[in-house]
Amino acid sequence: MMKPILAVAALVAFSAPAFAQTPDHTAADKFAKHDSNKDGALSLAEVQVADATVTSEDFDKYDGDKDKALSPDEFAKWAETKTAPPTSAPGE
Ligand SMILES: [Ca+2]
Ligand SMILES: [Ca+2]
Repeated sequence: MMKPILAVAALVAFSAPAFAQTPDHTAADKFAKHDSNKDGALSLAEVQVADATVTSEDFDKYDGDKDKALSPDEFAKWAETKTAPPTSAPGE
C-alpha cells in the first residue's frame, strides 16, 4: 500500500525544481487570492484564512521587514518553501 504513495511523492519531488523556476506567476496568483482586502499585503489573518495552521512565529519568520504584513516578495519566498515536498519519509 505504501509503494504507490511513495512513487507519487517522488514524482512531486522531481517536478518541484522546474516548478520553482516560475514562482512569480504562481505565488502572485495565490497572493492575489489571499489578499482579501486588496491592500497589496497579506496580514497574518489573511494568511490564516488560507492555512489555519500558520502561527505568528511562522509569519514573522517570512516578514523580513517586520511590518506585520507580507509583501508579494516575502510571500513568494514562503510559497516556495511551502511547495517543497517534506524531506522525511518512513524508513523501510
Ligand atoms: Ca491584505
Ligand atoms: Ca513585510
